[in-house]
Amino acid sequence: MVKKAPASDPGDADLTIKKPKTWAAGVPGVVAALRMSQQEMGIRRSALTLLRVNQPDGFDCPGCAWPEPHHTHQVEFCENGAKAVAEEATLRRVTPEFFAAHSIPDLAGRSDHWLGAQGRLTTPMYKPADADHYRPISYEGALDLIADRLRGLDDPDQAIFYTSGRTSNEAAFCYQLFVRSYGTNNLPDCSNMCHESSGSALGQTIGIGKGTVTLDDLGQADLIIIAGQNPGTNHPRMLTALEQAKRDGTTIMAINPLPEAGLLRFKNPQRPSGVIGRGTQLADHFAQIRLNGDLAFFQALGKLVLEAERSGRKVVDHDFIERHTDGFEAYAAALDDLDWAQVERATGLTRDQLRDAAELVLNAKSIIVCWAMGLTQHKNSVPTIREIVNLLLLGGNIGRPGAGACPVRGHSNVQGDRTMGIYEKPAEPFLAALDAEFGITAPREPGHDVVDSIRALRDGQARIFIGMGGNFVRATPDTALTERAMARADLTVQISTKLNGSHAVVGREALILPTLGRTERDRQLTGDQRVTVEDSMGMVHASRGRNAPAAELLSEVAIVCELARRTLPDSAVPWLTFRADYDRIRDRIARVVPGFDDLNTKIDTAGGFALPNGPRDSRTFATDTGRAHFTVNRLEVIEPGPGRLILQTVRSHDQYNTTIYGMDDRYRGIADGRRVVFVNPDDLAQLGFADGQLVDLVSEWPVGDQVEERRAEAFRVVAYPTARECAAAYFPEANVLVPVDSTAEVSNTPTSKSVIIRLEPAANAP
Ligand SMILES: Nc1nc2c(c(=O)[nH]1)N[C@H]1C(S)=C(S)[C@@H](COP(=O)(O)OP(=O)(O)OC[C@H]3O[C@@H](n4cnc5c(=O)[nH]c(N)nc54)[C@H](O)[C@@H]3O)O[C@H]1N2
Ligand SMILES: Nc1nc2c(c(=O)[nH]1)N[C@H]1C(S)=C(S)[C@@H](COP(=O)(O)OP(=O)(O)OC[C@H]3O[C@@H](n4cnc5c(=O)[nH]c(N)nc54)[C@H](O)[C@@H]3O)O[C@H]1N2
Ligand SMILES: [Mo]
Repeated sequence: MVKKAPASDPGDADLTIKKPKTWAAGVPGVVAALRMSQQEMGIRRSALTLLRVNQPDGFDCPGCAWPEPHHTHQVEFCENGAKAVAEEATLRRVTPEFFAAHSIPDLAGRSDHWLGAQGRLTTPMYKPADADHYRPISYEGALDLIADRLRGLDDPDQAIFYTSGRTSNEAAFCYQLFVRSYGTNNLPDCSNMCHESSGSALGQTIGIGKGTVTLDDLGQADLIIIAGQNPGTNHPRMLTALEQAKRDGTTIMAINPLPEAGLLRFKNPQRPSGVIGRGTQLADHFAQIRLNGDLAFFQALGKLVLEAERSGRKVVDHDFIERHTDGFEAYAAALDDLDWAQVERATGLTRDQLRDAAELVLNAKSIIVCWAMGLTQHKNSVPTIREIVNLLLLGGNIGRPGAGACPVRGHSNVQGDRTMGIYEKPAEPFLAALDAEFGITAPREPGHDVVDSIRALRDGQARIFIGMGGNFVRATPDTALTERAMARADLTVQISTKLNGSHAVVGREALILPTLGRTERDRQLTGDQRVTVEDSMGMVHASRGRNAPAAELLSEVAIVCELARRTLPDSAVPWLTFRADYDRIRDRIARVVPGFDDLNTKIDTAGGFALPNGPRDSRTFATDTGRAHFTVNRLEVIEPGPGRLILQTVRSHDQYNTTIYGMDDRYRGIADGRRVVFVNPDDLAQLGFADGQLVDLVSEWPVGDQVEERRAEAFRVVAYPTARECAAAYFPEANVLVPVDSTAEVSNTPTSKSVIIRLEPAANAP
């Protein structure tokens, strides 16, 4: 069986490849950001908009979830934040004439880059059954239609309500309340593809599915380990915090198959020395790990710590272990049996390299481990993150200054959406609080996550798909299968700011509901509204846009409330009051969600307020035993087989997930193209491929005694200093290669960072 990727991007004809950079940011970053801002917004609007990013009375950057420092009024955005802002605040517009000129099959043949470049959506659009064009419709007409179709289903579980992570707390709270009042927990979200593995592992071991550090902790750590994360591109403001920490004496260890520029050296564009000087060396130690080797890596560190303790060094915090944890004996015993040959095979590192890394751990009194998608998107991601917890527990590195777990989130409010109840497996206390507050009976049956939603659509069990933001079809694995699954739906609805691939893959009927973005003024009956968001470290703060809206647009809150009252005419929830005054939504959040009491007062706190966090605040662990758990995790080594590579799918420096800002990846030396595959030169020689050769990527997935093949055509090979046996290609072009059934244990996250592939000379060279 062979599945084909969508046609190659026309831009790739000009692909050029240069030497990768060894440092991040500095002048080119500033120039790139300002160029894009001015192209999209013009000079005056750029200046006015960018000055409000992450300011106390401004809006929360729609880029990443990295927290803001408690600042005065200094500029607080980065190159890629500025691009995210420009992408939304652009002056370009998609009008009904555009849809008249472009049929849906035409749109389906366009690249994500082209679709996004068309500008902001301005008008609700409807594709009737059997039509191949969208045509204009009023918001009222569209909302009545969705309500009618939802009421027509046999069972509420036939509808799927997806959320991406930019949705505000207020909109998310209303959305999940509506969906549960309607009668289903089918609330998949981008988290299912992102930090679900972190939430699963942390929830089980320390009793909270979130990190345990604040921004201040970073400066107080002796050692910061950054595993499976590329902050130079994806969390550039983190580099400022790391630079500061380094000056205060912190040691940084980076664990990555790729020598990412941002991890090696940083030139701070907000300091004159950063613009012209050599910048700050960030990583003191770089472990170039083989893909998926981290479980073995953290086990090895744990073993070496225990050995050091036995030889007389005082490195294990026995008092903490005694008071706050269980499972230590079994953990220590399992590490006694750890097989070094397997560890070396899994990590691709020698025992000496592992000892060097362990030495940094042994010398650090306080340790923070940061991680992102490089750790969460593997089959064994949950056990891997449990091993991070083991290492932290050994040294009592949770719940004291300068120490803890730091999963670095992606979307700017992905953590907040989950806190507000966007979750297919909600906890009983949350549902009970919701029931009591609103007099509803929320369903108890777990709903579909992202992967199960695709299966339900594929199998015809799900009939309606509604996307609150995001780009479900492009962000999910197994593109060809997902597209077929989506096309089986009776109705697909996308609530969006910008055009993307999901608008071109439609059910029998389809709707596009354009909506306001973060940067825009949100005026309702009682006046201008603000919303709240939660960052990666559990700080909640207000966000208020001030730009004139792109068109006459409904906010996400307005869309949800209007849809709810139409779908559920007997609902006792005061939807119109919620729409008119978001303070009234916050009153209810305050009564339902722990830590939000007095929300309407607290959001006036400059810099926001911190949500309670048991492990961090008081070493309280809300697990089944009230203690943090050491766990024993089995080490399995991925063996790709002869002639095969392990492929990871990553972001370039010029994209935000499926939104492609441009065709360059400056730090990795790629210009004007995205269909590239990075492979170690020694592997290329061994496999018999040449640098620059055009190849197809073919993934192999065993099903019974057969092997399913998926093919992504026409990628340019780039000889690159990645770890041996590893390859990298860009998301979403490579998503076609990820089998829908290849998911992480427990979290069910697609394994986007470990796909077994082989290279073949391109079958259809363009
Ligand atoms: N500008 C910009 N900012 C973003 C985003 C964006 O697309 N653009 N996306 C946002 C979102 S939603 C998210 S989740 C985050 C993503 O932030 P990241 O997780 O930094 O994003 P990726 O590009 O997936 O990079 C994964 C990193 O992990 C490494 N890696 C891959 N596999 C392994 C492994 O097995 N072990 C180790 N140790 N390392 C590995 C890769 O080489 C790469 O450096 O960024 C957020 N911020
Ligand atoms: N192969 C592979 N696949 C991956 C990943 C990977 O590393 N590799 N990463 C995964 C990760 S970490 C994530 S988080 C997902 C991302 O999955 P999604 O969140 O679904 O995708 P995005 O590309 O972030 O969504 C972009 C779209 O969101 C809409 N949008 C932007 N802002 C707003 C807003 O304020 N309101 C509304 N209503 N809409 C808005 C715009 O229409 C835009 O086109 O992808 C996952 N998929
Ligand atoms: Mo993400």
